[in-house]
Amino acid sequence: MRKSYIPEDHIRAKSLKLREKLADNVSTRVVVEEGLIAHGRGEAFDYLIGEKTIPPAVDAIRAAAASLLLARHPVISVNGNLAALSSISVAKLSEITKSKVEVNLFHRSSEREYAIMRILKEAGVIDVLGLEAFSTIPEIGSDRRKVDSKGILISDLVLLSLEDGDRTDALVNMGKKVIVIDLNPISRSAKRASITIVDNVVRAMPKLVNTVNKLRELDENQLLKIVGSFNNHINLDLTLKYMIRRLTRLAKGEMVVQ
Ligand code: PTJ
Repeated sequence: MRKSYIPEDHIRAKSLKLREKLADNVSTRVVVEEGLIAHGRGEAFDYLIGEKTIPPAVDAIRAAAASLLLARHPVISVNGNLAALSSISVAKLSEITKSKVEVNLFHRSSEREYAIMRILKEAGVIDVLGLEAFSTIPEIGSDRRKVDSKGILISDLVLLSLEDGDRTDALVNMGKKVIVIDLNPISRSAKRASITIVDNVVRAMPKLVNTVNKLRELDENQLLKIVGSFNNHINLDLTLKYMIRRLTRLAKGEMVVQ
């Protein structure tokens, strides 16, 4: 690991440290160079929500937590960026929701699969799926079509983050519930998902863990009520309106950003 150049008192230290973490994980092959660009797009949207978890995301996290607790075969799908940024939360969430953890990559190579498996195991995931033994989802053009026959293929719910809309579309068409964490509320994934959490994975994942822990005591009917009262289109609309209100206030000079 290279030396960090980020002063602790730098006003944007938190954000710079995330960049550093991702950049460090390029040399370990966990993250691809394209993942750094994808993160940059995420940062731009994060700016628009003020780099905090906004109220519509809190509602989406609650619906996602209830759905995870109701699911029979939930799977957390992990790509390079999620592994680098949130492996500890992936391990915790998988443990408390009995979700399987599957590596699913756009830029697939066995070197990367094993690097990601290692980081997940170090974080506490016991069984990592998605390595070598594959089934395929023919509707998906990219390598993301390769799924584990013990994981995503037979799942009823998939939690995923940071990806294009093709797989979300295909998984929803297969009748699966898809929870997406994506800072971009107008992405195809965000629009096509059953539940979209518009938040940074580094904030959303620990909050999802906490919310699952809080909802664990509820019975099935109470969980179904939470899920039934959530509407993804309305939630995305509220998110966009939040961004617009914030931009309007910034334009009027009513607030400043760092
Ligand atoms: O590890 P691989 O091979 O599977 O490749 C992963 C990348 C990220 C390269 C690949 O999935 C990709 O190109 O993703 P996209 O299509 O650029 O989509 C990334 C989406 O995630 C964008 O809508 C970003 O706004 C969003 N995003 C980026 N960083 C974060 C994020 N959302 C939540 N938290 C983030 N930290």
